Amino acid sequence: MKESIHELLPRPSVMGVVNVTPDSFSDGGAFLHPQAAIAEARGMLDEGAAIIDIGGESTRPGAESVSLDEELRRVEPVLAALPDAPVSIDTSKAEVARVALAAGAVLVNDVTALRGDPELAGVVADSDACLCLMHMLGEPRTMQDDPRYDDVVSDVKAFLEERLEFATAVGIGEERICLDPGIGFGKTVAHNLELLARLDEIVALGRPVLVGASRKRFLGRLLGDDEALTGPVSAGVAVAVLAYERGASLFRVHDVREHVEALAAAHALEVRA
Ligand code: HH2
Repeated sequence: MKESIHELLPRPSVMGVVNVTPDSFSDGGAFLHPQAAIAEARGMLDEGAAIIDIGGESTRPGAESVSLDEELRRVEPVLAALPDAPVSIDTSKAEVARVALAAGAVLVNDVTALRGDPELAGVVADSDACLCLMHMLGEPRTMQDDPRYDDVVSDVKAFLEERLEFATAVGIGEERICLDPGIGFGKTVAHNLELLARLDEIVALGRPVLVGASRKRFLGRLLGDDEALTGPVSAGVAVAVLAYERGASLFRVHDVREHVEALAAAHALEVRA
């Protein structure tokens, strides 16, 4: 019996981010050494993360892609050290997903929404794993070069609906899938704010919605720093709580304790009646 994403990650659940990379915008280099990444993951679980998202390739604006061998070299020792922990693999590569699932990962987080590696859909379909389909306009290297939409919310919603249909058509049960508007992936500050303000329209697609706003540059920019490359924890927590209020279920964050506490308070307010 395959576990639904709702059973695996009830609303609200916090996903802790561990980037095993030298160049991530948010924590670049801090967890490139496996022991540092493993300790960070364990600390996040202690702080209340429901799942740990392990990634070996940065997708920050301007990032170059990494080879399969290098990505595997980064993530394999971390996955191997966390066999019983709930782990998600942040990858677009079928082979990395295959290795991660064999090591016990329970979710595949693909920022290309199954448009990158043609074999990834089959790997997920043949497993019991859950899947996150994220919206991105263009590719990381160029995505922040003047992104344009007719209506960002309608465009992102139509994209996610189409990718959800594709995923279910290849045999991935709908109950295993969550959707993500892809905050910062080919979006201006105004686009990000519009998506967050009207998140209920994405939630209306009927699948759990994941939001990854944590530390992203738009948070620093909307606070007045036009050159900001990251944003403060406080602003990320505010966005997470307001996204929860608009129906988001899952929160991909770097600062776990702050988000777990804020979302527990928001949840208590929501269910008081
Ligand atoms: N954001 C990043 C990476 N993966 N996956 C999902 N589903 N949603 C997101 O918003 C998302 C994501 C970028 O953040 P980070 O991993 O901290 O940085 P980098 O890509 O530079 O490693």
